[in-house]
Order: sequence, then structure tokens, then C-alpha cells
Amino acid sequence: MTQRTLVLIKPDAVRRGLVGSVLTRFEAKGLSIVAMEQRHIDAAQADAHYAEHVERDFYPPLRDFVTSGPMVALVLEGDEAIEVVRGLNGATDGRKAAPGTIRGDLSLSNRENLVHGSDSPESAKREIALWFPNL
Ligand code: IDP
Ligand code: MG
Repeated sequence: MTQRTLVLIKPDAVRRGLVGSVLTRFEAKGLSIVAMEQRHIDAAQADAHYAEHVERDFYPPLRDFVTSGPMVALVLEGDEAIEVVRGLNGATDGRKAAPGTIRGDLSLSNRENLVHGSDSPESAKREIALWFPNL
């Protein structure tokens, strides 16, 4: 089933010059880029994106992190794109993510883990509408 998913290449990846490396993995897998834009979000936009996490202990430093510099936001499309991207991204904690995944190969952090991918069709719909309302 063809799906669309919202991906963020987070500020750590932009700072580290890893945007190209991360994009290459998605493209090499066969996913299509439907939309892509560099964005530097404010706290209100971070709260909207991470609505499910705003009360969590880890959220204030996460908000500081995602507002600390530009991110690259994109919508990817392909067969089972939501689950495929989550698999390519790897487990949340880069220290524990499997080698071969983006986080497993390139992140050593639970917070600064390079990428976001929508976790369900409902999340993808909500996040795509939030980031790319014209799609
Ligand atoms: P996900 O990005 O793998 O879906 P979520 O649980 O949705 O993970 O958490 C959102 C983001 O919050 C993570 O990608 C990571 O940047 C950060 N995060 C999650 N859990 C922790 C934690 O325990 N400590 C620090 N940061 C965390
Ligand atoms: Mg999540």
C-alpha cells in the first residue's frame, strides 16, 4: 500500500553535515521525495509537532534541541513508507539502535538521534497537515 510519511532531519544532522547521507538512504531504498524544505521552528511549532510528548520529563530539553537550529522537513512516499522509514531510522536511542540503521550507524544519543518519522497512518496524516498544509 502506497503511503506518505513525515520525516524530519533534525538539527544535529544538519549541524554535522549529514543531510545528504540521510537523504541518500531514503532515496536508495526507493522512497520518493514529495516535498522538502529547510525550517527553523519555534517553541510553539515544536509543541504542536510533539503534542503527545509535551508533558513528558524529556520534553523541555527535546524542545530546546529541535528549536536549536534548522531542520529539513520532508514528505516521503512509497510502499508501506511509514513502517519502512521507522525501520531505516532505527530504535529511538542511538546507542541501542541496530547497526545498519541511520541512528544505529550515526547517533550515540537518545535525544540527538538525527531523524523523525511518523509512527502511524494517523500520525502521518496529522504531521503532514501540520508541516505541509498545502499537500
Ligand atoms: P521516536 O522519534 O523514535 O518516535 P519518541 O518516543 O516519539 O521516539 O520520542 C520523540 C523524540 O524525543 C525522540 O526521537 C528523541 O529525540 C526524544 N526522546 C525520546 N525519549 C527520550 C529520552 O528518554 N531522553 C531524551 N530524549 C528522548
Ligand atoms: Mg515518535
